[in-house]
Amino acid sequence: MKLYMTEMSGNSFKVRVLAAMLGVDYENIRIDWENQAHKSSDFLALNPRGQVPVMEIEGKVFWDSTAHLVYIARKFGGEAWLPSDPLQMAEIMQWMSFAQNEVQFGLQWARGVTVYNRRPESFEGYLQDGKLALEVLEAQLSRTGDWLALGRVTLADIACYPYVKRAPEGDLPLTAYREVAAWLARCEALPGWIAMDP
Ligand SMILES: N[C@@H](CCC(=O)N[C@@H](CS)C(=O)NCC(=O)O)C(=O)O
Repeated sequence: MKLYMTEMSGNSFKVRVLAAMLGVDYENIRIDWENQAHKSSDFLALNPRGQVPVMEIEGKVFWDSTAHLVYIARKFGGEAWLPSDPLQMAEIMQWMSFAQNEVQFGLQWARGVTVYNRRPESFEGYLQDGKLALEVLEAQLSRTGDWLALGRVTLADIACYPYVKRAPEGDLPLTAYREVAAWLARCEALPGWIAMDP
């Protein structure tokens, strides 16, 4: 298994941390992000979106961290991270979808403006969606306690973690979101957790 990634990529981090917690072996291929390797024709042949992470698994190529998390969880995690029960799976997929919507297009992209000056003209919209993401998470954790779904740690938590953690870099401080801050700390205390690069 090969993972095309960069250390700075929060979406790559999701895959790296799940693999670390499950003790899964794979080859890390760091792409030359600074020189735009993710926009090269070779890389676009792997991922037409021009984004990391990308994985090569059993001779097939997959882009989008959701695909990678699903594969690793089901292949190496048994029923723990993404159970096969339809209702339970639906509950987790709801949060994985949230990670790919409000979390990405709010929190991640607000940070994209402050850190990379990417699409600054849309900053206000990203902030609004990012704030919505934090409010939804705060309300959910107030109801459910420690974790987002199923009363235990699952892919739902891993998928949401990186860009919630980095929200303050996108001008979305976490001070008003006490449940969210406590949940981040709970994730970081999981056995086998690895630190996300700053
Ligand atoms: N939904 C995708 C998002 C991937 C993504 O946004 N990757 C960022 C790094 S974390 C990237 O490569 N950005 C470069 C770009 O969009 O041009 C996933 O979860 O893999």
